Amino acid sequence: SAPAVFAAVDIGASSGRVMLGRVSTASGVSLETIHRFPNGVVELDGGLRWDFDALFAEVLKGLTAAAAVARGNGERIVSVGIDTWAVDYGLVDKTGALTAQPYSYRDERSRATVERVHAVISPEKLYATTGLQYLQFNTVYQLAAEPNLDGVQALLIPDLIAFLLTGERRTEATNASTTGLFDAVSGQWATDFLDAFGLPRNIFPPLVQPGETVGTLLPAVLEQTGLPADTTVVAVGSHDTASAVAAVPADQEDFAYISSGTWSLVGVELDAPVLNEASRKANFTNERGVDGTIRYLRNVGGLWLLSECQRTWAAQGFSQSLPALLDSAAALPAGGPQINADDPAFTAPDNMPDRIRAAVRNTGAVFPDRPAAVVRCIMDSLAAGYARTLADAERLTGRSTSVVHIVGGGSQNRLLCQLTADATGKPVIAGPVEATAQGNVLVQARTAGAVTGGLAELRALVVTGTALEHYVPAAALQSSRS
Ligand code: LFR
Repeated sequence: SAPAVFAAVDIGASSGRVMLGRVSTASGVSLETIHRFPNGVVELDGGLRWDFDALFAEVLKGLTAAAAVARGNGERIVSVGIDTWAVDYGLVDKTGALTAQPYSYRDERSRATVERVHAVISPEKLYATTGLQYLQFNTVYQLAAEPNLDGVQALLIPDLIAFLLTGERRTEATNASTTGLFDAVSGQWATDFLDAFGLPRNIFPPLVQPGETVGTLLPAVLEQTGLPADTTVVAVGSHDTASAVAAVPADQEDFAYISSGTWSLVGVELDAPVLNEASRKANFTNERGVDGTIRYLRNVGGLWLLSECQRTWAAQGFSQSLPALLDSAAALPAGGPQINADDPAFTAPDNMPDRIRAAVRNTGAVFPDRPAAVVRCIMDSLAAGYARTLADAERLTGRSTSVVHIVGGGSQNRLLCQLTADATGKPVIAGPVEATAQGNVLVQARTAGAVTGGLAELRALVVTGTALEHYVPAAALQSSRS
């Protein structure tokens, strides 16, 4: 029979892609990019939203192209897996129609609802059950800002795509763990919280675990895409960070990871959540991973700082390529000014260079003027944030780590990788850049029986299929030379 291949739909805050994944024990996991499309928040109907209709059209376009490529190769697409950023949702009415384009977590409407939510259940109680780090945009605060939830269901973004492809409504568990309404210990909805907030018990559809089948494609989708009639949608780690961490090419247990893209997610993998007050105060999260693991991490600022600067500079007519900009930044001396990359002041779009300059000025340091100096400041600040967060993770879990894996877009940023090795004092292994799509494909391949085993076995397939870069911390380099 025709060789099995898997379609991964992977959408981040700044771009999306549809990829074909091939998996074998001999050559590991490999990806072919079929379709790429831009994404970004848009001002629409009085808020910052995602243009979901446009995204879904791109998904269909990508799946159509993927079906054609597989057909041409004599391959068979077995399933489709979907992952996106977390937290956000679309509201769907009884007829299955989306009531509005989904809000983006960068919209500020939930700023006003945090107090109201905390008046019903204290932050301490919320954390003791959900283990979720406090972020103003967690789903629970966004739902509190909805004027009317009668007769609607909230479908998280990947679940919304799966629903439109299959007609089945489910909530995938890794993403459910970012809502603030999910019990980190039981792995079920925190129904007493739903009740306390006056949310309908069925505000979210029932849970589905990564690896379980959501359904087969609707006839209209089959017709439009040309995918084979028995193609299924398989739930993967639909939270992009869950899929990325599933594909961290670790071959030892004491590893730390940084999923470095729009955000940097910095932490370790655990078997059980840490729900104590020290952990809450340090704002560490216990998000659910593939195979019931816990991603113990904190959101550190990310390459959003850089991409937003680039957007501003381009609009001002300054167009140095990113590699050139990073080279000039790398040539600047260490020890320059730093900002707190996690400051919510950087969450909203627009005028990032000005906001960074203002933040530096507030620290009393001389503010960077040239773009290269701003870029260097971002990189130094991210690396320092990574090191701080990693030290906190080790302290709070009582575990030490001996290697830092950087996956995602940031793994290609040589300056950032080296600065991270220097700041943490640990060796850094960088890659794969498309960890998210790899994790997506690996879970599908396991469901299809093309591979077997747990996360360790899946990760070994990433090691086999990827060229990884190694960075040695500067201090270690010096002492080995002397
Ligand atoms: C990364 C990510 C983070 C989440 C943020 C908002 O893409 O999914 O894990 O905190 O986006 O959803």
